[in-house]
This record gives sequence, C-alpha cells and structure tokens, in this order.
Amino acid sequence: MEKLTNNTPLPSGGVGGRLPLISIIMGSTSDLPVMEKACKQLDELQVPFEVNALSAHRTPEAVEAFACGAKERGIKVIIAAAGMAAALPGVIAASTTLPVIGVPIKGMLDGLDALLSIVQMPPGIPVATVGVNAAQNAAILAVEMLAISDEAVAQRLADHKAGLKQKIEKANRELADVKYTYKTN
Ligand code: RP5
Repeated sequence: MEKLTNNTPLPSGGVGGRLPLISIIMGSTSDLPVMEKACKQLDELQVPFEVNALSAHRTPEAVEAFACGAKERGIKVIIAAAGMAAALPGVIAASTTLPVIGVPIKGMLDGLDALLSIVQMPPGIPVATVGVNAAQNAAILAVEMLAISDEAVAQRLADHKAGLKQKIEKANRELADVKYTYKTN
C-alpha cells in the first residue's frame, strides 16, 4: 500500500475508473495497522473505497474541507478512526449529512479514552461507533448501509454471512472430536 501522510491529497478517481463509495479516514498513519482490516474487508466485498490520513487537531482545515465535500464527490459512508482524544469522527460528522462510523483506536487506557471521545456525541450529531480497533466491523456496517439500495452488494454481504455460519459449523464439528473424560458430546 502507498505510504500515507497527513498531506496525502484526496483522490479524484477510483480503481478501474470507479469512484470510491466509502471513505476511510484515520487520524494518523500509526492507525493504519488497525485500519488495514477495514481495507481488506472492503476489498473482499468488492466495494470501491479511498483511504487517507487527516487529523482533527493537526490538519483541522483539511478535515473540514473533506467533510464538506465528501457527499458531492459521491461518497456514501465515512469510516473515521482515531485514538486518544479522538475528535476526528465527531468533527467530520459535524460538517456532513453522510453517516459516519467511528473506530476507536487502542492506545492509552485500552482505547477507552478514544471510545468515549467518539461515542459520547452531543444530541443531533451522531457517530455510529464500533468497538475498540473494530475496523472490520466498521467496514461491514458501512457496506450494510450501501446494501440498502444496492442488490448486488446485499448479495455479497449475504454470501459473507453464510461463510461465517459455515465457519462456526465447521468449528463445532471439530469440537465434537475433542475428547475429555467428562465431556458428553
Ligand atoms: C490520534 O492520535 C491518532 O488517530 C492516533 O491514534 C494517535 C497518535 O497519533 P501519532 O502520534 O501516532 O501520529 O490523533
């Protein structure tokens, strides 16, 4: 993946001529190891996305410009990740009517600082907050939002969920082979 910086320009086009539908923003490139799980999940579900680093505290003007322009560029959902005093998702939500999904990044206090910073929004400015470091869930939630109006995406999500079911069924078959003296199944 191309190395991102807080000065990385926002892309105007997408892979294969497709424009991004989901925008992933993170407060720092130090968040990338977590957010790569969201990128991987969007790749698997074949949803075009963009990924950039912007900081509510270090590049506030760029954050506002991004949030104000995202809808016009065709973005449907924003995933915003940040750690510590994690203002980024809320600041973005303040300047757009697009749904914003917040990902608290684990740093200090096991990520509780970021979780509370992101989830405790004032009335009127919601951020749909997933668990600490739960980047994959953020991607799935974003795709579920797209799936409301896109049957092909909805089918890929359904296939993904069927795969999860099969994984648990396989795990149960394997558990059946685990032997203990007092295990009865
Ligand atoms: C937050 O501060 C970022 O989202 C990151 O989680 C944390 C630390 O940033 P760096 O000092 O690693 O750039 O704004």
